[in-house]
Amino acid sequence: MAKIDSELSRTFSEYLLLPNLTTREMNSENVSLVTPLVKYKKGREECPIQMNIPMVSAIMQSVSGDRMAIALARSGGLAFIFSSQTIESQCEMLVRAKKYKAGFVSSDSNLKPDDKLSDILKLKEKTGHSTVAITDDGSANGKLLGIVTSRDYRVSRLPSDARISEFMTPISEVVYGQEGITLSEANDIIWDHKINQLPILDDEGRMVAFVFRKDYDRHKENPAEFLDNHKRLMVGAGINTHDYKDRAPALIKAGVDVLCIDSSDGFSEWQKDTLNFIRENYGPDFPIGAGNVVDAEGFRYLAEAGASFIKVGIGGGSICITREQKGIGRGQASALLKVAAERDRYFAETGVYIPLCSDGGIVYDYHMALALAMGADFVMLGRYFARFDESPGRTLSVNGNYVKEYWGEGSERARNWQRYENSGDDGQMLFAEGVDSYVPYAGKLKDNVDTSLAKVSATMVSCGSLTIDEFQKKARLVIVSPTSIVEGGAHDVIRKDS
Ligand code: MZP
Repeated sequence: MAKIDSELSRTFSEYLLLPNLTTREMNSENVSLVTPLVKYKKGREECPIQMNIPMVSAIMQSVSGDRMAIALARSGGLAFIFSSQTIESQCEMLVRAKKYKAGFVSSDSNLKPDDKLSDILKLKEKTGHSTVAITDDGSANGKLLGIVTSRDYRVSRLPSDARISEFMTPISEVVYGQEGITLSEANDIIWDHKINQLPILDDEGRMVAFVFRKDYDRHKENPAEFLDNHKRLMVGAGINTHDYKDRAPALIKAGVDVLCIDSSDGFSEWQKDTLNFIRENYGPDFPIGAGNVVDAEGFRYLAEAGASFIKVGIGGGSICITREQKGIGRGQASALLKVAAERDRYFAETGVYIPLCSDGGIVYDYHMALALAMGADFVMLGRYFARFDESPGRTLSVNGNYVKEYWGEGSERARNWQRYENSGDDGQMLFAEGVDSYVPYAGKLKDNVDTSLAKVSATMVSCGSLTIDEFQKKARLVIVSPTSIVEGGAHDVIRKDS
């Protein structure tokens, strides 16, 4: 007969946090949301990769493309570019995000010294830009020989077939910056030399980018940015347990910082095979997450197989119908509490701390705080990020409301059969485990993330904590009754805004 676990399967909304003493030095500005991303010997060494905020974006077509990767890393978190696309297009997205440097733009107007004034005028009409890089091969990464701006020629005085080499500002007179300088260093040079644009060159004098004076304010460096050792944004990518032998090496070659195996149910030998492949070929420390699991057994299995972090949650995603279709899963809060208890036991036994990612089911901002209190080191969000400008879905007007499209990886639309075990011999999904939906449009990622994290910090302060680690240790939770949930919202008043 089947074993029955008599503990109820509970969701975040069934819990509340109790306040602890808030001391005078505690205010939201002193809260640190820095959090470990990969396993480490806690107490004996620093975690080698720490995020500045505890948020990652879901490995989904409707959530994590290159724009999401850039916006989220700029805010301090990490996006995992979706894997339900060809290896080539996933690598292209990754490269686009890795190349991004705030305020450093690849030159879109480039010509050769032998080209004519008429070519400059045509290009200006096409791009709307008046600064042209003159390179040996006319490309955006050629050796820079000079630049042309509208100050270098007067159309009424020069014949249209005048060669660019005759009127460009030659490289000997061009002020430029060396690759590797920061945006504020570039800005200082711009101001010191009273120029409007600064070409950035590599050691061989090849064009890398332009920094424009007018862009500086828009792109001021963001202290929370999650950066690699070369000051590039950190970018993650999903892989699956089918084509990982091709996909993972291609992504690693293209510069991925962190991989994550994307499966609905991660307690499987396929996950172990995938982790083995990475460990054998890329060593014990290459950052790779695995999951998803909902209990101690699943956690142990992936921990022993070498996962760098472990994702928790099955069937709690807002677009997910796995529980309805297969009867598999566990309430997100219960899953997290079970797995976190096992993670702590594993740490006590081995000295190795494996960060947990709570994946799916975050509806309100306070759910993020609950997830952290329950032992998650960071949360993965799909619906939340799908609402923003930077997600790949279209923005539409439906019944007078702006919405964005949000579809599950197991929906008929994404048909990500590599994520599920319900595929037939031809690699096709036999039934859907997700739906296609709309979510309310919510504007820019940064504005929303800032507000959500202000709430998380305020919750931590109420619970007498300035770090996530302290919060996990001190948090006290209670289970709420259905009537006390009603009491928690505005009640027994006529709201003016309804
Ligand atoms: P949410 O933030 O929208 O609640 O949940 C996002 C999570 O749902 C993803 O990170 C992933 O684990 C899961 N997901 C993605 N697609 C499906 C599906 O089609 C799904 N069933 O469950």
